[in-house]
Amino acid sequence: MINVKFIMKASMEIMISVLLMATTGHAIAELYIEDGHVRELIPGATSTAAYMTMRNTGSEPLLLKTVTSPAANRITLHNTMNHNGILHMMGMDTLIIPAAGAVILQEGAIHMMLEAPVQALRAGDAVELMLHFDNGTTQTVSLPVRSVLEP
Ligand SMILES: [Cu+2]
Repeated sequence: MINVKFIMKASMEIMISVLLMATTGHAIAELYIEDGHVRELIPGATSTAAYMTMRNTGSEPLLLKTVTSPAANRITLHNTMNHNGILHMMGMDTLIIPAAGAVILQEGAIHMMLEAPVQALRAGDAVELMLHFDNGTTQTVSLPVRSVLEP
């Protein structure tokens, strides 16, 4: 398992609150992405998915609101539902990563859908995802594209 610590970018408003938090001694919630990867785009397909374990080592839940990327025109948070044996993907408004907890994004469950990719997304490529949280912070993560043949 790979633990990668990501740089936190903050808006001016959040920068101020972070500074206030720092002066009052509160820890900033931390996000670790484990085993993150993007599934290779199958030729002819118009979308693919990103999978990862999102671990929150902070003391506050993290609410992921939107995901953007230079590699795809639209990224949606999806959950997979089973209705009478038929799998449906449903959009999610928010993904909550609980304090001192983790959410696993995997095939057949919660995942990020990369729609209308602007590049081929071949195995070995890297895809940058900007994770926008409702507290105003954005964390950028670079995920490798993995072949569909890999487990
Ligand atoms: Cu989906």
